Amino acid sequence: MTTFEPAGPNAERLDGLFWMVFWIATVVFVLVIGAIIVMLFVFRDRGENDAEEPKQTHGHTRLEVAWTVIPALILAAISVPTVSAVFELTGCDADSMKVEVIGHQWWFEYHYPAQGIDTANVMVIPAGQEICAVMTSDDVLHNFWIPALHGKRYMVPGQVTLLRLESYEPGEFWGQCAEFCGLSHSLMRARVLAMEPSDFEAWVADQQKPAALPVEGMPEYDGYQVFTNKGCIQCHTVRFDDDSASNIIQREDFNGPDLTHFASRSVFAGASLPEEGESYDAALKKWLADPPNVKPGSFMPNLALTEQEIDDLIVWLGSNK
Ligand code: HEC
Ligand SMILES: [Cu+2]
Repeated sequence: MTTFEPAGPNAERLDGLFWMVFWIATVVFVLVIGAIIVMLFVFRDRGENDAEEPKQTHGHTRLEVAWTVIPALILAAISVPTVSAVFELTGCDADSMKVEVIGHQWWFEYHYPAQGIDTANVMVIPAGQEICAVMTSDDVLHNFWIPALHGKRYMVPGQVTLLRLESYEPGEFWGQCAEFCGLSHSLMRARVLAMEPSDFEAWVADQQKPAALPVEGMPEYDGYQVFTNKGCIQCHTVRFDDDSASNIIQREDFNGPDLTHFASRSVFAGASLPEEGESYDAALKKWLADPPNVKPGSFMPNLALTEQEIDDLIVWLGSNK
């Protein structure tokens, strides 16, 4: 993750401000340090023979006015593009697409109000279009940060903050919660997937579909049984094509990611898994076996699943594309 590779207009604007200030500061640095070095040399102590004191400039009004006014002018000049960028990058355009982003310890939830989609960890957006992240937090302070797309912004419980995001091109961008929010803060990551608008439409249509309810005899059936019998539905929502089996979680205290399209996401557990070099299934196995061991403090408890139950769950979860 770096702020020096902006992939959209908002991040580019911030990057431009950084370089402007950097070069102005560099010029000031070179002039000031250069002047000090010149003076050290010119006014150095040459020994007793020319011990005459150099001309003193203390109380030189014109000089003092100059070195007060020049920095003030530089700061005033820098403030013009800076303040205007702050105003332009705050808030969203009225016609931008809204995605509600909710911070949880320790994962990000994404809700698309116009499309009726609920997902987690991977925020999918159409490229070349302004997206308005309408953000809040479910528990403590979090901070949503996708360096390639924009700066950081707080997620505050009970308040709404806005962050405009736009990517020029399709691509994948990493993010991170940027406010210390408890034990697994460092594992609270995010990923933004920008797609061609037509691919995005296809993704939306897919996400809107419910999950197939497994029936006896199907390979997913055993895993689905584990899901319903082991208390997973206390915390996880799955929308099935048979409404009577769907569970819509309304609890505020213990909700987990929506699993209806779990397998359509390349990463899970706050985008912290799979780790680099680790296979997806191995990571999922590790996660289901003992979540707090993978993510300290995780609100998904160790449910003491057997090896068989975990394997069955992986088959069922894998069918929720
Ligand atoms: C007490 C609530 C709770 C229960 C019960 C629970 N989970 Fe979770 N689950 C969570 C939370 C919270 C997370 C997110 C944890 C994180 O990323 O820090 C999570 C994450 C997951 C994920 C990763 C999802 C993603 O997209 O990141 C899977 C898969 C999962 N749970 C499956 C299960 C299964 C299967 C069961 C039952 C055997 C279960 N959970 C029981 C709360 C729960
Ligand atoms: Cu956080």
